[in-house]
Formats: sequence, structure tokens, C-alpha cells
Amino acid sequence: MNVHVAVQTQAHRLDSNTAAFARDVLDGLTKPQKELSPKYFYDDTGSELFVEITRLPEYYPTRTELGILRGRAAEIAALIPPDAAIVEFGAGATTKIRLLLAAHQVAAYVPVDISGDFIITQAEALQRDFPQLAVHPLAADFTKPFALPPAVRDLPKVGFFPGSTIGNFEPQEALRFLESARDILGHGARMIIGVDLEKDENVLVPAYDDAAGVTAQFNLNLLIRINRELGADFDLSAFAHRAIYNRDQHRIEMHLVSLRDQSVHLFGERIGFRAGESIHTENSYKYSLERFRALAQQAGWTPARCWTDADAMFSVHAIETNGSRV
Ligand code: AVJ
Repeated sequence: MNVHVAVQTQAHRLDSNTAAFARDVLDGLTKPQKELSPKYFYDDTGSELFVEITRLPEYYPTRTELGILRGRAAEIAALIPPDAAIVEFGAGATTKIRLLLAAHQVAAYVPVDISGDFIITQAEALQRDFPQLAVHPLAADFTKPFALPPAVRDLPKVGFFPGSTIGNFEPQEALRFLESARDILGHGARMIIGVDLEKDENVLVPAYDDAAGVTAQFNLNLLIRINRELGADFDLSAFAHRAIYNRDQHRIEMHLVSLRDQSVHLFGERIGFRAGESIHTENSYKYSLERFRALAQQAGWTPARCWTDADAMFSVHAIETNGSRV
């Protein structure tokens, strides 16, 4: 069975983003372990649900990282050269970068994200509040190599990658990302990265399976999105959200579990589900301080400093390339 034939005949009627989404969905749902990429969570509803997640009592990462950035802003800022350009990978809301900008004057800020519209709106608001700052939003897939705006090419570079977004990467992809960030930022660069830490399952699992059911809605919204944008016929009442901690692989896994034997139709294809069969929708890797440092070193960075909260729930790492030491 060639599932691409169906989607290709439809693809000319879809814009290229939708066509890529369609291909990824068909690929993922025809694997032995069905899977969908977490990058597709973030349509408008998904982005709103994620903001709601960050405010849940069980979801500790966002508020813990903000606490570290707030409490350590002066120490972190001391590692940023005064004429630096900060390059934020996967920039969304500007809450976190504002903490650093308020503690320290930098020359330029380059928010990089695939969703160009959102960063442009955010960049405009930031520009109003920091009139001295040169803001250069860049619409690019930050998981792939990209060129920095010419205006910042000669400034010292500091990468900023908060939120433990690195946890969505497979360890091999995280390594590639850190290597490519080093190439993009260049010799002498530093980087500040938020990394969620391994901890008790009784804390980890509720963070991804909250009592109010917001994470369940966030996960199920992916099927709503596929129904709406790709014309599929997922029955939302026949799938359930599940979060499990895979201790051997150091990761939280999110799944959508089929509650019965059923078929779903997409581009004329029939996709069969057995009762209990799942679609794997997200991995969120958790690190120890040592394992993250080893990863950074393997990618050619030198761990310089690291901060955690008092309960060691979350970590913020400063890493540097050779030549960035003063
Ligand atoms: C945005 C990838 C950091 O893994 O904690 C939150 C996404 N998924 N709840 C995470 C997420 C479910 C989040 N990251």
C-alpha cells in the first residue's frame, strides 16, 4: 500500500504546510507503533491550551524556571557580553527573555521560530518596551541550520533555549541541535538552556496528566486538528489521553489510546486501531545535571555554570564554546 499516492493527488489542492502535515500524519499513522509529532500540537487552540498547562498546579517546569531566571538574573546576565546579540531558539512568549533584558542591556535580540506571525507581534511589543534594543525576528525552523541576520553577524552571540524544549528531541537529535547551534552562533558564543530534571514519578506523571484534564485536551486537540485540517473522521470519544514515565529512557511519554477496535479514514485510506492500541504523541526527556553536561560536551560545548531551584526540579545551564572565557 502506498499511502503517498492518495495524499499526493490531494496535495496540489493543499498549501505546502498542510501537505507536509498530511504526509507526516499518514507516515506516522501507518507505522507499527503509530506516532504523531508534538510539533503539531501548537495550532491556535493548542497554543492556548499550552499556556493553560503552564499555569496548572501540577505543571512545575514553567514557574520553576521563571523562579530561577528571576532569582539568578544578575548572575546569568554577568555571562552575557554588553554588546551581545541574544538568539532565542523557538521563541514564543517573551516573558523569559524580558527577565534577562531587564537585568542587563544587550545590543540585539533575534527571536527564531517557524511561526513567523506570532514572533513578529511579540517582537513589536518588546521593541516598544526596550526602545534601545535592535529586534530582528527570524522565521525559520530552528532545528535546521539557518543564517543569522547580517546586522548581528559581528556581535558576540548568546543562544537562549528555555522551557526544556530540548526535552522534545531524541538524545541523538538534541546532540545534533547543540552542534548546529554552535555552528550558527559561531566561535566564542555562549548559550543559556533550560533543562527539566529527572524526579519522582509521583511528581512527573501528574505534570503531564493533570486533575483538570487540560493536558488531555491538549493531546486530544491534535486529533481535532487532523479532522479539521485534513478531513479525517477521528471519533474523539473513542480515544483517551495517557501519560507514562519511561524510566529506562528517562522520558515522559504521551499517548492517545484507542478505547475500542475502530477505523479512521484519512485521504481515502482506512487506518485500523485495535482496542488499547496507542498513538505516541510526545516524548519529554528528563536529564540529570551530569547527563546534560555530558551531552553538551559531546556537542563541543563546555559547561560553565548551572543553577537549579532549591528542590532540584529544574535546571538552567550556561555553556560556552572554546574562546568565550574571559
Ligand atoms: C514545551 C516540550 C517543554 O515537554 O513539558 C507540556 C510540552 N506537553 N505538557 C513539556 C508539554 C505536555 C512541554 N515542552
